[in-house]
Amino acid sequence: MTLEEHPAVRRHKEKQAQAASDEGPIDAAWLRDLCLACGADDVGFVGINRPEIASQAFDIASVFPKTKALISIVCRMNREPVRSPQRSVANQEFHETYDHVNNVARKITRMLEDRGIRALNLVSAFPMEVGRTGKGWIVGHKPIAEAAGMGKMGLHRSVIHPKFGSFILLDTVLVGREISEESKPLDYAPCLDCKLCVAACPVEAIGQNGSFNFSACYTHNYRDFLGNFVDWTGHLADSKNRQEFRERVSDGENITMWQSLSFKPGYKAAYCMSVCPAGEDVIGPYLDDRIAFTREFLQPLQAKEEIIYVLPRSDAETLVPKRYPHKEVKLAPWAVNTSSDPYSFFFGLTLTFQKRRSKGLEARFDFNLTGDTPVKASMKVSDQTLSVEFVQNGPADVTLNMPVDCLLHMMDRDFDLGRAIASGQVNIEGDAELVEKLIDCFPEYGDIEYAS
Ligand code: B12
Ligand code: SF4
Repeated sequence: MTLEEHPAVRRHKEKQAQAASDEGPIDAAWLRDLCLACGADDVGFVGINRPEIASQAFDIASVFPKTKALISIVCRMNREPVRSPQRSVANQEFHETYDHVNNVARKITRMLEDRGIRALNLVSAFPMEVGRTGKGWIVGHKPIAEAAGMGKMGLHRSVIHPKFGSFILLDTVLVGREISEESKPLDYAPCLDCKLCVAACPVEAIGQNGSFNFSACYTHNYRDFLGNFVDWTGHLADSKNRQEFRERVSDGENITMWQSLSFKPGYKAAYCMSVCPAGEDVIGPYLDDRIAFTREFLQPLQAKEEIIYVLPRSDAETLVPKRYPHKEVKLAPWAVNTSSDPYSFFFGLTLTFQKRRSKGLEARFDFNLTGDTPVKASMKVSDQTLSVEFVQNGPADVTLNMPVDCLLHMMDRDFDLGRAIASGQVNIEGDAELVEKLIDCFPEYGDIEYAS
């Protein structure tokens, strides 16, 4: 038998001829029906050249260079389990929906593949490229969902669907063919600006003005995930004996970690989603009686006795004992791999900035970092916000000339600024006290010392 006569080759050629005959854009109405039949609760379509996703074009090409269009998939979570203060119930709902939305994306991809259309289903959340430094996820689903008209990010930063509200999870399918009609973004924001999410978050990760304290959420909510797991293994390795280990990590925490490893990692909170009244299907009880809504959905979360993980010298460390004296506060280190690459390090500072601690500081700091790759950067603290730029425009209050590693040590607090200045290691033009104040805007990096 020649290669041409081989059954697999003949069937492939037949399919090729069929695919060539439907080579134009995929019919949007047909595709929508297909996605809903696969289990999606809503879908929207976005072309690869849309400006809203331009910043992700490189990452999209890195995983599927043939991408011409994207399908944004929304799957609903059941509301009551997500609202429950009991973590097992809420986590089960999160994980089931994550599996479901992944399966839906996979089914859609299979159906397209069977019709000769190349497609790739992304991952909803985990697994991610967690081993590498920097961002672990490939593509961010939220901006795609916004562009596809699936909702808009609310004050709490999650996408709120106009009908299902915050109780949704997202995924994206990359498609190697254009789609006949693209979806438009929503022309209003479903968020009501009620700020219940601000009140619900035990570590005040969500600010009244929409600021987001990444490090506070990551340290508490993700205690059983990623770098925080590495911290747990650190305790295991550093403890002299089982007694010391149990002093550092309680039996309850160890068993919780066992459960996370055996089943799926448990989120500690996600309260910002639980209390959100936005969305046509959700809003009724809130409009009927706001006080009753708060009593039913917010107060049980606030009253819950639980461990809250906070970074040393963070806003949450001060705030949680005052606001929630019945919750136990435990210190945990900043467990994101702090890179010695100055660009990543400065970016990391935007994730750990503590706005309450920055109150009263209004200053611009120029950094001239020396080392293998000299870097010029400018940090501005104003009105309890931090901005970082890699250009130096205009006069700075303080200019710091120093080697890159000094910056790292400064944040670890294993650094005596006065001595470094005296020894000529660091040169400061301006008020050195402002530098102390700047350092105080960040939690203490590095491992936590335990007296044993
Ligand atoms: C990173 C991430 C997080 C981070 C940051 C959250 C955030 N606001 O972006 C942390 C760990 C804190 C987090 C927490 C949660 N997440 Co999350 N998370 C993601 C992920 C992987 C990417 C998000 C993203 O694109 N952000 C970029 C832009 C759009 O968001 P941003 O707010 O402007 O950016 C912030 C961060 O992303 C961060 N960041 C940006 N670039 C980089 C780079 C590095 C190296 C680092 C470390 C951080 C970082 O800094 C920004 C400022 O805080 C997506 C899954 C995915 N692949 O898309 C899920 C996703 C956003 N998460 C989700 C959920 C459900 C949660 C939690 C409720 C977890 C839970 N189940 O308990 C909480 C909610 C916290 C909150 N209020 O936002 C859902 C949201 C669904 C929805 N309705 O929108 C998503 C879409 C997963 C999914 N497939 O459905 N998450
Ligand atoms: S809880 Fe209120 S403020 Fe927060 S996202 Fe939902 S509607 Fe917006």
